[in-house]
Amino acid sequence: MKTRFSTFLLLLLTYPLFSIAQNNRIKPYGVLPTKYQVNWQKMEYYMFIHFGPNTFTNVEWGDGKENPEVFNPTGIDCRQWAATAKAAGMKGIIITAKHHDGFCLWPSKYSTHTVRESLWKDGKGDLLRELSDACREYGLKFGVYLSPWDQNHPDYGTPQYNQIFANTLNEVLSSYGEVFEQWFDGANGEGHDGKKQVYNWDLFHETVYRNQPQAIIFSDVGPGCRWMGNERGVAGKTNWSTLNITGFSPGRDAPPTEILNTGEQGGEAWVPAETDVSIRPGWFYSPDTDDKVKSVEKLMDIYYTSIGRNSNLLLNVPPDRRGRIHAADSTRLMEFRRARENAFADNLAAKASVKARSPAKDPNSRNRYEAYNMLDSNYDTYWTTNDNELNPSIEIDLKKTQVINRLLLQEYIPSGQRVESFTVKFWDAKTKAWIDLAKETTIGYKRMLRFSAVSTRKLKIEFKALACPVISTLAIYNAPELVTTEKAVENKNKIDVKDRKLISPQSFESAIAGENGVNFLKIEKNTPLIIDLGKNFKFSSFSYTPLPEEHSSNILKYNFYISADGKNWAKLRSDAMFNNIANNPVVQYVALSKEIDARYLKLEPLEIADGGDIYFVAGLDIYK
Ligand code: FUL
Repeated sequence: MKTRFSTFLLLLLTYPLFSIAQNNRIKPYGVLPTKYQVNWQKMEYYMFIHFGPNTFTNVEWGDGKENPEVFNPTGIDCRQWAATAKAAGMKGIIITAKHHDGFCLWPSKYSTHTVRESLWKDGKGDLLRELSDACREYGLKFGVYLSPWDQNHPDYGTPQYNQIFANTLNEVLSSYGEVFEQWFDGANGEGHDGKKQVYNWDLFHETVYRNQPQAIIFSDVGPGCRWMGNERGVAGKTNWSTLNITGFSPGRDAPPTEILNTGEQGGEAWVPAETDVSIRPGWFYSPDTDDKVKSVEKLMDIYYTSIGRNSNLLLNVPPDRRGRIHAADSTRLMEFRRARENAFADNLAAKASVKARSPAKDPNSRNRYEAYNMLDSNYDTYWTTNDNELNPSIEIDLKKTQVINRLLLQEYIPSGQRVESFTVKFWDAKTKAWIDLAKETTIGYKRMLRFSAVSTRKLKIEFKALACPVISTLAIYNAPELVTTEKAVENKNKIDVKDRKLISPQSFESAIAGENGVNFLKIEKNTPLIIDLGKNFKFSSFSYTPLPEEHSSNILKYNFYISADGKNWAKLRSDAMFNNIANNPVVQYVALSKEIDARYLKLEPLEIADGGDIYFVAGLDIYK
């Protein structure tokens, strides 16, 4: 009796070990994610918060000289941010604890440009405390953005600064509980007197891991996850989670953005993509963009081109001047959530049968690797084949003819990213033939395909892989198609100038036709843009519309003048910058300090974003 009981006990105790051993029968391929990277990838969707003095000064990059007293939100409510993120279906929040102006959203002892010097809560507030508490309350993970570029700190550009930045990091990472992601901006501009800093990334990383060993470090080259190369929300259709990083560092010395967009097959490190994009044209709140919150159709597009392309989505929702998420943004987030729920309400594959047209991996534990494991919602069960089977295929029978337009596949990434390409075919009952539906490349953690609806009972997927594929999920949907209603929304304060005339250039090299009949004039850098409004207008801000292509020939630094007669000019902006125009070439709004009454406008380029000698412009507009 005794012996039998202990054998039973032994079996019971060893069972979990045995099943782990079974899992290990899959030979991993290439570099692998850490368990923290796997957990991070499963978060998929979380909120970015840009908040600070820029929220109040209407600029994208402050220069560190702003009076800290401008930071004076009247009704900050971090619980409202967290409640909104939670209701939106997000899993965490990352906040700009310190942006390029150096302003700290907590009372840092390493800076004199902080909430302590602001009017908010008489200098007694700590925004990181309030937000990290709110995240805990709502079951969200908490993350921080800290810009090493600091235009305020007097030591920026000196050898001491690296240690000061490390101390600052240490202060944040040891004070507010668990941090799931440390976001490092690679920007490395000038500080006081044009001084630049050579960043000590090893020191910064060591500081992060000492405090938060589980944290995912974001930068152009990871090591936890990488920027995917643009701020439009479009990851590469081909998207490897692997990247070569030796010899590269964040910022100027990063790999080309095209490489960041697609990753690299066989890359030496696991550095998966994260898509950061703003729900508004800019990263910081501006009242000028209340009517420019991205449409639900646009957000759905972004969903498919980010999460649907093996990337996490970090969606920026900038709180307004009260310190609350504006109703325009929160309403849109809820519509976006509903649109996703509608799209993926009914997984037609859950009721289907699937068979692999290749032998299962292990005849002794067949059900562990059988094809039907792809149809459940458990990521940790999967289908795989024999090790030497690199081109297997599967056939799905939907049991009856169905209309379908979406397909979702997931690789089991703990055993690496293995699929190089795949072809999807559907059975056409009329012609009794398999017809190609899609030919695609990588899958990774998650890949979603959108295609025009087809009516079929059967699908076939043929894989080409670097090691036998390990597929966790296969799902099929018939999602309602959203009609794209996105149009260039006119700003309600824009002044409609009917009789404008272009005075300079008198002739221009060429014009590029953009969408909605917009023309982008291509002009030589030393020729200013001069416009005659036809008569005098009263206005208090203007905007420059650049070519919406990253790192293109758009104006970066400029002077702006006005005139009543086109001869005598008053300079209203000198050596001014359209700061983030290289990475985020959206319409640039500039608020003037007072109302202007003028007939002529002159925009004089001083520096072009790509360093070239020509610039593009599609509009110079004025606003009430
Ligand atoms: C960029 C910054 O320069 C922008 O201001 C913004 O913070 C964006 C998320 O990253 O590098």
